[in-house]
Amino acid sequence: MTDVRVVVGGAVLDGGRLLAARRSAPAALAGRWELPGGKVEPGETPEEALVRELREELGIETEPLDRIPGEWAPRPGLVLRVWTARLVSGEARPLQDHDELRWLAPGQEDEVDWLDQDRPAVAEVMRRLGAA
Ligand code: 9L3
Ligand code: MG
Repeated sequence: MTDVRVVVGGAVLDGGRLLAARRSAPAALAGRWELPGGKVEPGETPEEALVRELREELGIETEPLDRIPGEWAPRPGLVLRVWTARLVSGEARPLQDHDELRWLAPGQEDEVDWLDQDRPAVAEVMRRLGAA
């Protein structure tokens, strides 16, 4: 299938913790937690899309680091790919599509109800943080 849309998710890291964001929209996803991000627009690289989405959604400046291997389908026609990203500046606040944020240390990842498709990447990021 050639018309799959890529969604980028950001595992934003600061001080050994991972940023989790609770969705407020759409209704079907409200209350579930995710790695913030969104759809790559035509002409953008995934990294450019990630920086843009994190700026729009959270008001922060970030630097993409590594891609977490794997991809996961939120729904047919969409594929989620995840990058770690370093918080460069700003203080994350929910500006769009989220109503709560949490910075989670390794071991705290099960305290929030992640979207199913985000769980493998969250587990890998926490494994890396815990081993660091
Ligand atoms: N999605 C899942 N996990 C994520 C992100 C950023 C997005 N970490 C899913 C939710 C929506 C779709 O991808 O079904 C598009 O995301 P958005 O553009 O509404 O953020
Ligand atoms: Mg989004």
